[in-house]
Amino acid sequence: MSLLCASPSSSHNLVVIPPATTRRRLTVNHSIRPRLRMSLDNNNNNNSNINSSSLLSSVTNLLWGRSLPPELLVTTVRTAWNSMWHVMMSQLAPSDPTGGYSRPASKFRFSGPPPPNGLHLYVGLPCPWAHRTLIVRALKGLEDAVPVSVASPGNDGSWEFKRVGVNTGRVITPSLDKANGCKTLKEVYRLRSGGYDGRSTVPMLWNKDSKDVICNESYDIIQIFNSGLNGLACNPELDLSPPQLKDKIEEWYQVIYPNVNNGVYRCGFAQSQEAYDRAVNELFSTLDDLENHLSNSRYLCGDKLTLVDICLFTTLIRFDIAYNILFKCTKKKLYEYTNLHAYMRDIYQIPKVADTCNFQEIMDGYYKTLFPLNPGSIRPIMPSTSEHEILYRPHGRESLSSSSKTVFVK
Ligand SMILES: N[C@@H](CCC(=O)N[C@@H](CS)C(=O)NCC(=O)O)C(=O)O
Repeated sequence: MSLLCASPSSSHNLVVIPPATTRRRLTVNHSIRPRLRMSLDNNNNNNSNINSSSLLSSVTNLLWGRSLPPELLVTTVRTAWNSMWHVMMSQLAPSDPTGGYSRPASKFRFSGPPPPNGLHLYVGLPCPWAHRTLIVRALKGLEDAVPVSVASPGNDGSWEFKRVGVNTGRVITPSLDKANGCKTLKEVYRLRSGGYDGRSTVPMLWNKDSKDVICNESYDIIQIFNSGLNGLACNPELDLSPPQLKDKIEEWYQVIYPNVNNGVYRCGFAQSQEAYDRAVNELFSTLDDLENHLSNSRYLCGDKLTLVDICLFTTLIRFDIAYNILFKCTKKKLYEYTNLHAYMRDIYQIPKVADTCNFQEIMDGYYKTLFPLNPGSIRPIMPSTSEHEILYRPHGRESLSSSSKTVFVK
Protein backbone atom coordinates (compact mmCIF):
# COMPACT_ATOMS: atom_id res chain seq x y z
CA MET A 1 0.00 0.00 0.00
CA SER A 2 1.52 3.31 -1.02
CA LEU A 3 0.95 6.80 0.28
CA LEU A 4 -0.93 7.59 -2.90
CA CYS A 5 -3.69 5.18 -1.98
CA ALA A 6 -4.45 7.07 1.20
CA SER A 7 -4.34 10.56 -0.19
CA PRO A 8 -7.66 10.76 -2.08
CA SER A 9 -9.72 10.11 1.03
CA SER A 10 -7.72 12.55 3.08
CA SER A 11 -7.08 15.28 0.51
CA HIS A 12 -9.99 17.38 1.76
CA ASN A 13 -8.04 17.89 4.92
CA LEU A 14 -5.48 19.99 3.13
CA VAL A 15 -7.70 23.03 3.51
CA VAL A 16 -9.00 22.34 6.98
CA ILE A 17 -8.81 25.34 9.30
CA PRO A 18 -9.28 24.56 12.98
CA PRO A 19 -12.67 25.59 14.30
CA ALA A 20 -12.87 28.91 16.13
CA THR A 21 -13.11 27.24 19.54
CA THR A 22 -9.89 25.30 18.94
CA ARG A 23 -8.16 28.42 17.66
CA ARG A 24 -9.15 30.34 20.73
CA ARG A 25 -7.97 27.60 23.04
CA LEU A 26 -4.62 27.34 21.32
CA THR A 27 -4.14 31.10 21.21
CA VAL A 28 -4.74 31.69 24.90
CA ASN A 29 -2.71 28.72 26.05
CA HIS A 30 0.59 30.57 26.15
CA SER A 31 1.60 29.08 29.44
CA ILE A 32 2.96 25.89 27.93
CA ARG A 33 5.11 27.64 25.34
CA PRO A 34 8.00 28.76 27.58
CA ARG A 35 8.32 25.25 28.95
CA LEU A 36 8.27 23.73 25.50
CA ARG A 37 10.86 26.21 24.30
CA MET A 38 13.00 25.55 27.32
CA SER A 39 13.18 21.87 26.63
CA LEU A 40 13.89 22.48 22.97
CA ASP A 41 16.67 24.92 23.85
CA ASN A 42 18.16 22.36 26.20
CA ASN A 43 18.20 19.89 23.38
CA ASN A 44 19.88 22.36 21.07
CA ASN A 45 22.67 23.00 23.59
CA ASN A 46 23.56 19.38 23.54
CA ASN A 47 24.96 18.76 20.07
CA SER A 48 25.46 15.08 20.62
CA ASN A 49 21.80 14.68 21.36
CA ILE A 50 20.25 16.06 18.20
CA ASN A 51 17.12 14.14 17.50
CA SER A 52 14.32 14.57 15.05
CA SER A 53 12.24 16.74 17.37
CA SER A 54 15.05 19.24 17.99
CA LEU A 55 15.72 19.32 14.26
CA LEU A 56 12.06 19.98 13.62
CA SER A 57 11.98 22.72 16.24
CA SER A 58 15.06 24.35 14.70
CA VAL A 59 13.38 24.41 11.32
CA THR A 60 10.17 25.86 12.73
CA ASN A 61 12.16 28.46 14.69
CA LEU A 62 13.93 29.43 11.52
CA LEU A 63 10.75 29.74 9.49
CA TRP A 64 8.34 31.27 11.98
CA GLY A 65 10.37 32.41 14.95
CA ARG A 66 9.84 31.07 18.40
CA SER A 67 6.04 30.97 18.36
CA LEU A 68 4.67 28.71 15.70
CA PRO A 69 1.23 30.06 14.71
CA PRO A 70 -1.24 27.57 16.19
CA GLU A 71 -3.41 27.51 13.07
CA LEU A 72 -0.48 26.49 10.97
CA LEU A 73 0.64 23.95 13.51
CA VAL A 74 -2.78 22.32 13.76
CA THR A 75 -3.47 22.37 10.03
CA THR A 76 -0.09 20.92 9.13
CA VAL A 77 -0.08 18.22 11.75
CA ARG A 78 -3.71 17.33 11.12
CA THR A 79 -3.10 16.94 7.39
CA ALA A 80 0.00 14.85 7.87
CA TRP A 81 -1.53 12.78 10.65
CA ASN A 82 -4.75 12.14 8.72
CA SER A 83 -2.85 10.92 5.67
CA MET A 84 -0.59 8.68 7.73
CA TRP A 85 -3.55 7.44 9.77
CA HIS A 86 -5.35 6.31 6.62
CA VAL A 87 -2.21 4.58 5.35
CA MET A 88 -1.64 2.82 8.66
CA MET A 89 -5.24 1.79 9.11
CA SER A 90 -5.56 0.42 5.59
CA GLN A 91 -2.46 -1.69 6.21
CA LEU A 92 -3.24 -2.82 9.72
CA ALA A 93 -7.01 -3.10 9.49
CA PRO A 94 -8.17 -4.11 6.00
CA SER A 95 -11.43 -2.46 5.04
CA ASP A 96 -14.23 -2.78 2.51
CA PRO A 97 -15.00 0.05 0.05
CA THR A 98 -17.22 1.82 2.62
CA GLY A 99 -14.43 1.96 5.21
CA GLY A 100 -15.83 -0.95 7.25
CA TYR A 101 -13.31 -3.24 8.95
CA SER A 102 -13.02 -6.61 7.26
CA ARG A 103 -11.19 -9.16 9.38
CA PRO A 104 -8.87 -11.47 7.41
CA ALA A 105 -9.82 -15.16 7.57
CA SER A 106 -7.65 -17.48 9.66
CA LYS A 107 -5.20 -19.43 7.53
CA PHE A 108 -4.99 -22.70 9.47
CA ARG A 109 -8.38 -24.28 10.16
CA PHE A 110 -8.80 -27.68 11.78
CA SER A 111 -11.54 -30.07 12.76
CA GLY A 112 -11.35 -33.58 14.08
CA PRO A 113 -9.21 -35.06 16.80
CA PRO A 114 -5.71 -33.57 17.03
CA PRO A 115 -2.58 -35.65 17.69
CA PRO A 116 -2.61 -36.62 21.37
CA ASN A 117 1.02 -35.72 22.02
CA GLY A 118 3.24 -32.72 21.48
CA LEU A 119 0.51 -30.09 21.61
CA HIS A 120 1.45 -26.55 22.56
CA LEU A 121 -0.74 -23.45 22.73
CA TYR A 122 0.45 -19.93 21.92
CA VAL A 123 -1.63 -17.05 23.28
CA GLY A 124 -1.41 -13.34 24.11
CA LEU A 125 -3.30 -12.05 27.15
CA PRO A 126 -4.90 -8.91 25.65
CA CYS A 127 -6.44 -10.96 22.82
CA PRO A 128 -10.11 -11.95 23.28
CA TRP A 129 -9.81 -14.78 20.74
CA ALA A 130 -6.86 -16.33 22.56
CA HIS A 131 -8.66 -15.83 25.86
CA ARG A 132 -11.42 -18.20 24.71
CA THR A 133 -8.90 -21.00 24.34
CA LEU A 134 -7.36 -20.36 27.77
CA ILE A 135 -10.77 -20.62 29.43
CA VAL A 136 -11.80 -23.86 27.72
CA ARG A 137 -8.35 -25.34 28.38
CA ALA A 138 -8.75 -24.47 32.09
CA LEU A 139 -12.33 -25.72 32.44
CA LYS A 140 -11.50 -29.01 30.72
CA GLY A 141 -8.38 -29.46 32.85
CA LEU A 142 -6.00 -29.58 29.89
CA GLU A 143 -3.18 -27.56 31.48
CA ASP A 144 -0.75 -30.51 31.55
CA ALA A 145 -1.76 -31.96 28.20
CA VAL A 146 -1.50 -28.61 26.41
CA PRO A 147 1.25 -26.38 27.85
CA VAL A 148 1.01 -22.72 26.98
CA SER A 149 3.43 -19.96 25.96
CA VAL A 150 2.20 -16.43 26.56
CA ALA A 151 3.45 -13.80 24.11
CA SER A 152 3.43 -10.04 24.75
CA PRO A 153 2.69 -7.34 22.21
CA GLY A 154 5.85 -5.72 20.86
CA ASN A 155 6.19 -2.07 19.88
CA ASP A 156 5.20 -2.78 16.30
CA GLY A 157 2.13 -4.73 17.39
CA SER A 158 3.54 -8.17 16.59
CA TRP A 159 3.84 -10.85 19.28
CA GLU A 160 7.14 -11.44 21.07
CA PHE A 161 8.56 -13.52 23.91
CA LYS A 162 10.89 -11.05 25.56
CA ARG A 163 9.24 -10.58 28.88
CA VAL A 164 8.30 -12.72 31.82
CA GLY A 165 5.45 -11.19 33.79
CA VAL A 166 5.65 -10.60 37.51
CA ASN A 167 3.60 -13.33 39.05
CA THR A 168 1.49 -11.81 41.77
CA GLY A 169 -0.88 -14.65 42.39
CA ARG A 170 -2.65 -17.16 40.23
CA VAL A 171 -3.43 -14.93 37.30
CA ILE A 172 -1.66 -15.98 34.11
CA THR A 173 1.26 -13.75 33.04
CA PRO A 174 3.50 -13.42 29.96
CA SER A 175 6.22 -16.02 29.44
CA LEU A 176 9.04 -16.97 27.14
CA ASP A 177 8.49 -19.44 24.30
CA LYS A 178 8.54 -22.77 26.14
CA ALA A 179 8.18 -24.96 23.06
CA ASN A 180 10.65 -23.54 20.56
CA GLY A 181 12.69 -20.91 22.39
CA CYS A 182 11.85 -18.31 19.74
CA LYS A 183 11.95 -14.57 20.37
CA THR A 184 8.87 -13.80 18.30
CA LEU A 185 5.71 -15.59 17.22
CA LYS A 186 6.61 -14.90 13.61
CA GLU A 187 9.74 -17.04 14.09
CA VAL A 188 7.59 -19.89 15.42
CA TYR A 189 5.25 -19.73 12.41
CA ARG A 190 8.28 -19.75 10.11
CA LEU A 191 9.60 -22.98 11.67
CA ARG A 192 6.85 -24.94 9.97
CA SER A 193 7.93 -26.91 6.94
CA GLY A 194 7.09 -24.82 3.92
CA GLY A 195 7.65 -21.64 5.93
CA TYR A 196 5.05 -18.96 6.38
CA ASP A 197 4.75 -15.32 5.46
CA GLY A 198 1.20 -14.47 6.53
CA ARG A 199 -0.17 -12.92 9.74
CA SER A 200 1.25 -14.48 12.86
CA THR A 201 -1.79 -14.45 15.07
CA VAL A 202 -2.75 -15.84 18.45
CA PRO A 203 -4.22 -18.18 19.44
CA MET A 204 -2.16 -20.81 17.66
CA LEU A 205 -2.09 -24.52 18.38
CA TRP A 206 1.28 -26.03 17.55
CA ASN A 207 2.43 -29.60 17.02
CA LYS A 208 5.86 -29.94 18.64
CA ASP A 209 6.51 -33.34 17.07
CA SER A 210 5.91 -32.40 13.46
CA LYS A 211 6.88 -28.75 14.03
CA ASP A 212 3.77 -27.45 12.37
CA VAL A 213 0.81 -25.19 12.97
CA ILE A 214 -2.28 -27.27 13.69
CA CYS A 215 -4.75 -24.42 13.87
CA ASN A 216 -4.89 -20.65 14.37
CA GLU A 217 -8.64 -20.12 14.56
CA SER A 218 -9.99 -19.78 18.10
CA TYR A 219 -13.42 -21.19 17.27
CA ASP A 220 -11.82 -24.43 16.03
CA ILE A 221 -9.38 -24.63 18.94
CA ILE A 222 -12.11 -24.38 21.57
CA GLN A 223 -14.02 -27.23 19.86
CA ILE A 224 -10.84 -29.32 19.80
CA PHE A 225 -10.28 -28.66 23.51
CA ASN A 226 -13.91 -29.35 24.32
CA SER A 227 -14.25 -32.74 22.69
CA GLY A 228 -11.05 -33.78 20.90
CA LEU A 229 -8.77 -34.41 23.87
CA ASN A 230 -10.98 -36.12 26.40
CA GLY A 231 -8.43 -38.90 26.86
CA LEU A 232 -6.04 -36.31 28.31
CA ALA A 233 -8.47 -33.96 30.05
CA CYS A 234 -8.87 -33.89 33.85
CA ASN A 235 -12.51 -32.97 33.34
CA PRO A 236 -13.54 -35.11 30.35
CA GLU A 237 -17.21 -35.33 31.33
CA LEU A 238 -17.67 -31.58 30.87
CA ASP A 239 -19.26 -30.95 27.48
CA LEU A 240 -19.57 -27.29 26.49
CA SER A 241 -21.13 -28.16 23.15
CA PRO A 242 -23.50 -31.08 23.70
CA PRO A 243 -25.32 -32.49 20.64
CA GLN A 244 -28.74 -31.23 21.77
CA LEU A 245 -27.46 -27.62 21.97
CA LYS A 246 -25.20 -27.50 18.90
CA ASP A 247 -27.76 -25.75 16.67
CA LYS A 248 -28.59 -23.18 19.34
CA ILE A 249 -24.91 -22.52 19.96
CA GLU A 250 -24.34 -21.98 16.26
CA GLU A 251 -27.37 -19.67 15.98
CA TRP A 252 -26.13 -17.51 18.85
CA TYR A 253 -22.63 -17.48 17.45
CA GLN A 254 -23.95 -16.11 14.17
CA VAL A 255 -25.42 -13.24 16.18
CA ILE A 256 -22.59 -12.46 18.58
CA TYR A 257 -19.59 -12.93 16.27
CA PRO A 258 -20.39 -10.21 13.70
CA ASN A 259 -22.14 -7.81 16.05
CA VAL A 260 -20.28 -8.15 19.34
CA ASN A 261 -17.00 -10.13 19.15
CA ASN A 262 -15.99 -8.65 15.83
CA GLY A 263 -18.51 -5.82 16.26
CA VAL A 264 -16.32 -3.94 18.75
CA TYR A 265 -13.42 -4.17 16.28
CA ARG A 266 -15.73 -2.93 13.52
CA CYS A 267 -16.37 0.15 15.68
CA GLY A 268 -12.73 0.70 16.61
CA PHE A 269 -11.22 0.06 13.19
CA ALA A 270 -13.91 1.84 11.14
CA GLN A 271 -12.33 4.16 8.61
CA SER A 272 -15.42 6.20 7.83
CA GLN A 273 -18.22 7.72 9.87
CA GLU A 274 -20.73 5.63 7.93
CA ALA A 275 -18.93 2.36 8.77
CA TYR A 276 -18.64 3.33 12.44
CA ASP A 277 -22.33 4.28 12.68
CA ARG A 278 -23.37 0.95 11.20
CA ALA A 279 -21.11 -1.04 13.50
CA VAL A 280 -21.97 0.82 16.68
CA ASN A 281 -25.72 0.60 16.06
CA GLU A 282 -25.53 -3.13 15.38
CA LEU A 283 -23.37 -3.63 18.47
CA PHE A 284 -25.69 -1.84 20.87
CA SER A 285 -28.90 -3.20 19.43
CA THR A 286 -27.44 -6.71 19.90
CA LEU A 287 -26.39 -5.89 23.47
CA ASP A 288 -29.94 -4.67 24.13
CA ASP A 289 -31.34 -7.96 22.79
CA LEU A 290 -28.88 -9.95 24.89
CA GLU A 291 -29.81 -7.95 27.98
CA ASN A 292 -33.41 -8.87 27.35
CA HIS A 293 -32.71 -12.53 26.66
CA LEU A 294 -30.55 -12.90 29.77
CA SER A 295 -33.30 -11.54 32.00
CA ASN A 296 -34.85 -15.00 32.07
CA SER A 297 -32.10 -17.31 30.82
CA ARG A 298 -29.00 -17.93 32.90
CA TYR A 299 -26.80 -18.57 29.87
CA LEU A 300 -27.31 -17.97 26.17
CA CYS A 301 -28.59 -21.48 25.46
CA GLY A 302 -30.47 -22.01 28.72
CA ASP A 303 -29.39 -23.49 32.05
CA LYS A 304 -25.93 -24.59 31.07
CA LEU A 305 -22.75 -22.82 30.17
CA THR A 306 -21.67 -23.51 26.58
CA LEU A 307 -18.87 -22.49 24.22
CA VAL A 308 -20.84 -19.53 22.92
CA ASP A 309 -21.03 -18.06 26.44
CA ILE A 310 -17.26 -18.19 26.63
CA CYS A 311 -17.02 -16.45 23.26
CA LEU A 312 -19.30 -13.68 24.51
CA PHE A 313 -17.58 -13.44 27.91
CA THR A 314 -14.13 -12.59 26.54
CA THR A 315 -15.55 -9.56 24.74
CA LEU A 316 -17.70 -8.44 27.69
CA ILE A 317 -14.80 -8.58 30.15
CA ARG A 318 -12.82 -6.16 27.93
CA PHE A 319 -15.76 -3.87 27.23
CA ASP A 320 -15.51 -1.19 29.91
CA ILE A 321 -11.72 -1.26 30.20
CA ALA A 322 -10.93 -1.13 26.49
CA TYR A 323 -13.71 -1.11 23.88
CA ASN A 324 -15.93 1.51 25.52
CA ILE A 325 -13.04 3.97 25.46
CA LEU A 326 -10.53 3.02 22.78
CA PHE A 327 -12.95 1.58 20.21
CA LYS A 328 -15.60 4.30 20.76
CA CYS A 329 -18.26 1.81 21.91
CA THR A 330 -19.61 4.66 23.95
CA LYS A 331 -23.39 4.46 23.89
CA LYS A 332 -23.39 2.61 27.21
CA LYS A 333 -20.92 0.97 29.54
CA LEU A 334 -21.39 -2.72 30.16
CA TYR A 335 -21.85 -1.86 33.82
CA GLU A 336 -25.12 -0.16 32.86
CA TYR A 337 -26.56 -3.44 31.55
CA THR A 338 -27.79 -5.13 34.73
CA ASN A 339 -28.30 -8.62 33.31
CA LEU A 340 -25.26 -8.68 31.03
CA HIS A 341 -23.02 -7.48 33.83
CA ALA A 342 -24.37 -10.08 36.27
CA TYR A 343 -24.00 -12.76 33.55
CA MET A 344 -20.38 -11.71 33.06
CA ARG A 345 -19.75 -11.92 36.83
CA ASP A 346 -21.42 -15.33 36.91
CA ILE A 347 -18.89 -16.64 34.38
CA TYR A 348 -15.97 -14.76 35.96
CA GLN A 349 -16.69 -16.52 39.25
CA ILE A 350 -16.54 -20.05 37.79
CA PRO A 351 -13.41 -21.61 39.32
CA LYS A 352 -10.27 -20.93 37.25
CA VAL A 353 -11.88 -18.34 34.93
CA ALA A 354 -10.65 -15.28 36.88
CA ASP A 355 -7.09 -16.64 36.66
CA THR A 356 -7.24 -16.28 32.88
CA CYS A 357 -8.10 -12.55 33.09
CA ASN A 358 -5.02 -10.36 33.42
CA PHE A 359 -6.49 -6.85 33.37
CA GLN A 360 -3.14 -5.05 33.45
CA GLU A 361 -1.96 -6.95 30.38
CA ILE A 362 -5.28 -6.38 28.62
CA MET A 363 -5.12 -2.63 29.18
CA ASP A 364 -1.45 -2.36 28.25
CA GLY A 365 -2.07 -4.44 25.15
CA TYR A 366 -4.86 -2.24 23.86
CA TYR A 367 -3.72 1.24 24.88
CA LYS A 368 0.01 0.88 24.32
CA THR A 369 -0.01 -1.27 21.22
CA LEU A 370 -2.84 -0.01 19.06
CA PHE A 371 -0.80 3.03 18.16
CA PRO A 372 -3.06 4.37 15.37
CA LEU A 373 -5.94 4.62 17.84
CA ASN A 374 -3.93 6.00 20.76
CA PRO A 375 -0.78 7.71 19.46
CA GLY A 376 0.28 9.04 22.86
CA SER A 377 0.13 5.50 24.34
CA ILE A 378 -1.34 6.87 27.55
CA ARG A 379 -3.21 4.19 29.41
CA PRO A 380 -6.37 5.37 31.17
CA ILE A 381 -7.03 4.39 34.74
CA MET A 382 -8.89 1.13 35.31
CA PRO A 383 -12.61 1.82 35.82
CA SER A 384 -13.43 0.94 39.43
CA THR A 385 -16.48 -1.02 38.27
CA SER A 386 -14.19 -3.47 36.48
CA GLU A 387 -12.07 -4.33 39.52
CA HIS A 388 -11.82 -7.94 40.62
CA GLU A 389 -13.66 -7.16 43.89
CA ILE A 390 -16.68 -5.84 41.98
CA LEU A 391 -16.64 -8.79 39.60
CA TYR A 392 -16.73 -11.06 42.62
CA ARG A 393 -19.93 -9.52 43.99
CA PRO A 394 -22.94 -11.88 44.11
CA HIS A 395 -24.54 -12.18 40.68
CA GLY A 396 -27.85 -13.61 41.84
CA ARG A 397 -28.35 -15.66 38.69
CA GLU A 398 -28.52 -19.12 40.27
CA SER A 399 -32.30 -18.84 40.50
CA LEU A 400 -32.54 -18.73 36.69
CA SER A 401 -31.15 -22.29 36.46
CA SER A 402 -33.38 -25.24 37.14
CA SER A 403 -30.59 -26.86 39.13
CA SER A 404 -28.84 -23.92 40.74
CA LYS A 405 -25.40 -25.44 41.24
CA THR A 406 -24.75 -27.31 38.01
CA VAL A 407 -23.62 -24.80 35.46
CA PHE A 408 -21.90 -27.32 33.24
CA VAL A 409 -23.44 -29.77 30.85
CA LYS A 410 -22.19 -33.22 31.86
N1 LIG B 1 -10.12 -15.24 13.78
C1 LIG B 1 -8.95 -15.34 14.61
C2 LIG B 1 -8.47 -13.96 15.01
C3 LIG B 1 -7.14 -13.96 15.72
C4 LIG B 1 -6.56 -12.55 15.81
O1 LIG B 1 -6.93 -11.66 15.04
N2 LIG B 1 -5.61 -12.36 16.75
C5 LIG B 1 -4.93 -11.07 16.87
C6 LIG B 1 -4.82 -10.65 18.32
S1 LIG B 1 -6.37 -10.18 19.02
C7 LIG B 1 -3.50 -11.17 16.37
O2 LIG B 1 -2.80 -12.08 16.77
N3 LIG B 1 -3.07 -10.23 15.53
C8 LIG B 1 -1.72 -10.15 15.08
C9 LIG B 1 -1.63 -9.82 13.61
O3 LIG B 1 -2.66 -9.63 12.96
O4 LIG B 1 -0.51 -9.76 13.11
C10 LIG B 1 -9.32 -16.19 15.81
O5 LIG B 1 -10.47 -16.12 16.27
O6 LIG B 1 -8.46 -16.93 16.28
